[in-house]
Amino acid sequence: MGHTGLEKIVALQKKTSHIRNLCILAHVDHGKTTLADCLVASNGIISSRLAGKLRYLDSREDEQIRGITMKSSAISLHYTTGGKEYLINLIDSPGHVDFSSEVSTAVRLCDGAIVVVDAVEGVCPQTQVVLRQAWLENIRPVLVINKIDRLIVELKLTSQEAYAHLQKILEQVNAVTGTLFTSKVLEERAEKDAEAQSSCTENDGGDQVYDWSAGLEETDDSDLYFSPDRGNVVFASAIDGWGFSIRQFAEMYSQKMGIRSSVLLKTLWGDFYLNAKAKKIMKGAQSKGKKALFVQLVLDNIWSMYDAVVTRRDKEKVEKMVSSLGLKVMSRDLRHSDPKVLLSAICSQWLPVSQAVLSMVCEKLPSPAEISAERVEKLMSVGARRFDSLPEQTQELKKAFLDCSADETAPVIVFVSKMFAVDSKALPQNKQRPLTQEEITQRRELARQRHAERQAANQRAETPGSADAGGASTPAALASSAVTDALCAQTEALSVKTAVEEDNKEHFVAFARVYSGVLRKGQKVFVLGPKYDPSMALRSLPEGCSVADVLPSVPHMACCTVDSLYLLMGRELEELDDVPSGNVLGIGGMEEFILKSATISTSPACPPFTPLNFEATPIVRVAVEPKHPSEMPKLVRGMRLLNQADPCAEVLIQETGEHVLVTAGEVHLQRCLDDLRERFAKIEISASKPIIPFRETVIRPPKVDMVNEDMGKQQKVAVIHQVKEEQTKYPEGIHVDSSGLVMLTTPNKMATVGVRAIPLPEEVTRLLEDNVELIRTMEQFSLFAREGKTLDINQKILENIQDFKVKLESNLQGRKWRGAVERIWAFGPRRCGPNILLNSVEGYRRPSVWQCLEREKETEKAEIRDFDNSIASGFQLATLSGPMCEEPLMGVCFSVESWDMKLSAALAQQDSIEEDSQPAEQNNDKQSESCEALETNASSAGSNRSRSRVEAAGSSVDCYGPFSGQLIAAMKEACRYSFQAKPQRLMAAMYTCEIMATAEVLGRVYAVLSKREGRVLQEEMKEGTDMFIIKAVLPVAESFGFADEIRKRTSGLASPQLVFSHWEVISSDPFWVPTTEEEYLHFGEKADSSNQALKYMNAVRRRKGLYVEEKIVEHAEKQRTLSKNK
Ligand SMILES: Nc1nc2c(ncn2[C@@H]2O[C@H](COP(=O)(O)OP(=O)(O)OP(=O)(O)O)[C@@H](O)[C@H]2O)c(=O)[nH]1
Ligand SMILES: [Mg+2]
Repeated sequence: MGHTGLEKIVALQKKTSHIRNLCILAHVDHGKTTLADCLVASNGIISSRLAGKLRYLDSREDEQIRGITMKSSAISLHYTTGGKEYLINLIDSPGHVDFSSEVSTAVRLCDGAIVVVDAVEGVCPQTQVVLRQAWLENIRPVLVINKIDRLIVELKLTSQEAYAHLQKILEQVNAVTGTLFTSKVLEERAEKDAEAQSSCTENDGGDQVYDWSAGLEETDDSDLYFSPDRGNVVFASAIDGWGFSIRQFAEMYSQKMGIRSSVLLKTLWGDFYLNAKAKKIMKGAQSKGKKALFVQLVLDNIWSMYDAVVTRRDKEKVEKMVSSLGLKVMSRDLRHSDPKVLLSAICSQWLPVSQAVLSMVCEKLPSPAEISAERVEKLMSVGARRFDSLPEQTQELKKAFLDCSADETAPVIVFVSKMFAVDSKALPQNKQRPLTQEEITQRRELARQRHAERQAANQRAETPGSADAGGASTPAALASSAVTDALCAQTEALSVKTAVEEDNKEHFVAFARVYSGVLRKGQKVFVLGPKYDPSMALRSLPEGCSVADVLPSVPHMACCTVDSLYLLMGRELEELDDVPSGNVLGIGGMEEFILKSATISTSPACPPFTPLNFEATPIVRVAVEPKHPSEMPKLVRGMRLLNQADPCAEVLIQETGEHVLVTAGEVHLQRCLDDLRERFAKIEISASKPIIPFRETVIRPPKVDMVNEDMGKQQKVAVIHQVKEEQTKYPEGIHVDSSGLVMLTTPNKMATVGVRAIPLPEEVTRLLEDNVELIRTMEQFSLFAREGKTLDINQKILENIQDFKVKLESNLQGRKWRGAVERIWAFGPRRCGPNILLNSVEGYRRPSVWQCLEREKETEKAEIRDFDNSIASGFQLATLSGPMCEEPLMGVCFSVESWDMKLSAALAQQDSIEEDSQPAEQNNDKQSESCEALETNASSAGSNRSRSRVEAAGSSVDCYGPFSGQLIAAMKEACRYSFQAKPQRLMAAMYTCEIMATAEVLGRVYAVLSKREGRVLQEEMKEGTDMFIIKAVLPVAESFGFADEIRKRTSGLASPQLVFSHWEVISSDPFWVPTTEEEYLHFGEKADSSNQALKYMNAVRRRKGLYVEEKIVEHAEKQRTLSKNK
């Protein structure tokens, strides 16, 4: 625990205003864990000599070996500044993209963040991501520019150049924050405008013109930016243990030079210089060619220190400097052969980095009590729900958040952002702790007694004749004592065994923070899942109920007793009895109730917190199986544990029975497999090669063919001819015309659908992909509407939907798409995917998917036809797996051009008779029941009459099964055939990567990229360095081992990070076969030698056990061994 006792920390936990919850965020390898080491060392938890080398918070073995952090971990530190004591709950986070979900879990629990930027690399992709994450969670950042030593030692910049370089980095960071801020202000401004406008139109309806930039000028954004003179920037070299904000130097020089420190604070950073003659600080250093104050007073000192200690190793000068600074350096450090040791010994005393960082944190970052109302509302309103649409009791809880009170009466609100596994050995209950003095005396006493008894027994044995020992020495008595001994030994062995088993059990600890009230050990609480709905629960629960009562079960809510509470101290846990509001903590014994994240509260009105913002999409999937099939149950259990322990990994069992693990990237995958092997399943497992996802799509007829030759008219004729020929291939009941319109009739000949597949413009596909959440909300609204209910949607979301609609309209221009947006029937697959079902049936007006926008407008004309839902379901099925290799479709529009229902004459007649009669509810035909089951969504309140017709139709004898089922199948097939009637293409998932490399290895980087079908988008030189930044895209299918290969080929100089970016059409046609002699010779009979798309497609088909058309060697010839017969 270092030199701060547990009691001290417990006492500090009660002073909310003196708590700081913060995390360290940065791009990978910018030095977060090293900086954390320095802070940890300041509390005596590790020795300051080891700070920066130990990487204490990287407690996993693979973290130490690989040198990267893989999970976020917390530690509580104590710091005193300005006579006040602070408790700092510090969370170190990983920087590698694969683990960005761990960053989300950390950021949620904090009020502030230290953003670390490498002084050489500057702002990198992950730096931008973490700044955005901090922004989205409304937490305040401070900046640490780390690795300044690299500017001196590696880049060999002069202090003047370094100053310019640092200025540039600050500009870059501020530019990122600036963009975030601007977009937010503009958004808010638009919101206000909309409100103002609506009130205006109510009042006078007068025209008003708004200046869109007005918001920007009015809003004060000065607090946002990083600037050394505001005290929110520290310059540091974590590895050498030094760091400073300009305040340290301002104080130092104000004594020395007799200038007020407030003046120095304002002028040390910026275009100021010292006029020695006038003894004044003047503006305009740059224009007058003078040294800026920062260079002269700050950087020069550091530069000369490095020069003396590291470069020139000038002992005398060093000693002089040390004594002038009033420092003490041990002689063994002075004599050490590595100058870095001496350097860090001096610098960590002169400018201790922990001092600079922690005092900045205490001063600049908010305490938990200062949580803003805006953030609270954001946390409390899930998805599209408006804060003011929440139940009243729930809204009242906002006050509890804002008060952050640790009163007995305050409701307990805790958020669990992740679950992490700990060995049971690491739990404080099971840990061996040093004995206290009393215990030692007690044990000594016991041992002495035992010894005395044994001696007495020995003596008795030596004198068998003595009277009192007679009974014990008879043979029978001896035997019986032997038996009891053996029994004892046995039971002992048993208990040891169970203890060992118990030891092996994984314990999960919930990583959490208390937002209100006091959480106590043994307390009963509600555990609310992410899908919990307080308004529903409040209706079904008795008013004013508490956890102690016996309550009816409510979905996504459980009651449990808090088992144990822990203080998180990096690798160790300390037990606590209660944790007051505002603190980060660990909660034990929750594994039964919480999967990944949850909200804990004593009030059933508490809403679940908004889901975490995960930046990474899990994309790499592998199938895993045990080496020995009998160990399957262990694997299943292990996978379940892994799923719980990792915020981002997904575990699925496919219909084929395969156990699939989905991870964010290669490194993440490796870690998950290691965890599974060594920790959760403890068995040998084998993992398949990564399963690469593809998408299927159609394109417009290409203008050139595979060999880049113009497709002339001749070929077009050939294609039409081919289509005609293929017509014979289609089964009965299907007709395909040359324009790709497919007519398909259901087996009972009752309905015919005509479907055409049309490729969607790329922008539209992208729009659909980007707005999945909106589509989902719209879908939910329509669902509610069909049930006669309304869903309250946030005004902002409605605007976004409107915006989305306008964008769709502007991208779907032309004759073909006239009125298409209004006619959208459904999105798919899964009702929100990037494909569209279009209603082009003449005379059919169904309710629009944009219903939520037209709440006020009447939609009386619209009516839902019977079996509307079957058509949509058929479309959903067709888009879920395409005909090429059963992968989902993307960017395809299926236009239903005709839909004829042939109701038999008898039915029609029946219909007309029943026109005014009651709906035939009494019809209990089994088939109609199954029809209804499928049709529940389609039956709207107003279509009772039509329902009767459905039932009548269902009641007619049909040997092909329920009609709706037939229609679904027919629709699905129609979609598939219409898809096949167009030029089909495969789409590959693409990664983007940014590679930083020096000029010497640039060529090799390009070589690796082009070998793997990568494409370079951009290449630029990083200013002030000799590094190039290359931006490239790379198919996911070719990415495995890419990072390793690049690292090897460049001797570790370049290490790329791959981030999923988009889907891209592979231009080659997988079904192309050579037609001319030349092509035959070049590509072979089946053209499978160079057809990338075909290779991918066949690989997927093979994996899925589908039929693969392959050329098998027909006439194998024995080959001669040439050398022998020469
Ligand atoms: N020259 C120099 N190297 C540093 C400094 N700080 C850290 N490093 C080195 O940078 C490397 C990465 O440091 P870490 O602290 O593990 O980086 P990190 O940000 O925690 O990395 P991830 O957690 O994997 O994202 C290590 O080799 C450190 O020794 C510094 O101030 N100067
Ligand atoms: Mg780290």
